Amino acid sequence: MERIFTKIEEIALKIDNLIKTAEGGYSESSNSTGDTQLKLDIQSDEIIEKVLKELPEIKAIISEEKEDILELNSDAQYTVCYDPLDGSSIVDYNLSVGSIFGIYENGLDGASLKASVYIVYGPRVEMIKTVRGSKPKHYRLINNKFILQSEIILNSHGTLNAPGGTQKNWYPHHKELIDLFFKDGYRLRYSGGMVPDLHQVLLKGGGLFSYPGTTDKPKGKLRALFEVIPFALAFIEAGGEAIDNRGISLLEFKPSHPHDTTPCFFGSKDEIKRVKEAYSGKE
Ligand code: AFP
Repeated sequence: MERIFTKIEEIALKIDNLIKTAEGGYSESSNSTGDTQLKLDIQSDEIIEKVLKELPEIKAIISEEKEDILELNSDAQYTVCYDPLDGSSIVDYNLSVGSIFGIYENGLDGASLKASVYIVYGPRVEMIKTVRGSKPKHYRLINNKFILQSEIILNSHGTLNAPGGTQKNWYPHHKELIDLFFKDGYRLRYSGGMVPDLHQVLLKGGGLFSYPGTTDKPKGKLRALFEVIPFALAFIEAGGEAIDNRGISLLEFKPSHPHDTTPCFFGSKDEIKRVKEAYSGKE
């Protein structure tokens, strides 16, 4: 897996440069979830495909920006699922965005995830690498090299609340839960980019990031294989939890389709306990 990590670092440098130099705006095409693709979405996806194709240990790659699985080496062991540029709709307003990678072995579900990597393209370029069974490792890009900063450990109780989704479409029990967190003094931290929003909760010691099922999107918006399950590994290995609306760990989630979405809650243990209580009997 080490060579995959090294290639992801190479990809991060290329996409960081692309973001800073390419023009913005929308392309003529849309992705499998019907989102109109930004030129940066397509260019980032092309960079990743070109680089990962070089690795014989990759069986297949699945991109959020493409409908189909790209088979590469039938006898290889890893399938890499990725969101090339998450938050691309906000990059034209100079907000932080990210790339997310899930490295799966012998299956495409939570239990098969062996490692995850995400990159945040912000005032600094940072990378969080999580191998199942180990604490997440936090790297910072300094002079074109990713330098290890720390291992990440979540507190059992946090201070941040990152509530996703259109509020008018929240179910009543979800609205009551979120309102109670604010009543208890949690601070609102939500940019509309899941990578920096989750990164902040993870690095600032904890709290809650939620993207629930809503009346307009009962299965939520965030994609299981490319976005949710990779972040679930980071939060769980940091000592937190990551669950769906049934209170089940997202590392047990089994998508029925590569582009499936799921309601998701990531956070410290105390906050997730409150989510489970609020959602009990509401699945
Ligand atoms: P884009 O990749 O289309 O910008 O969407 C970003 C995202 O999937 C995720 O990064 C955010 O957490 C989520 O959308 C924000 O969605 P809402 O605007 O509905 O809260």
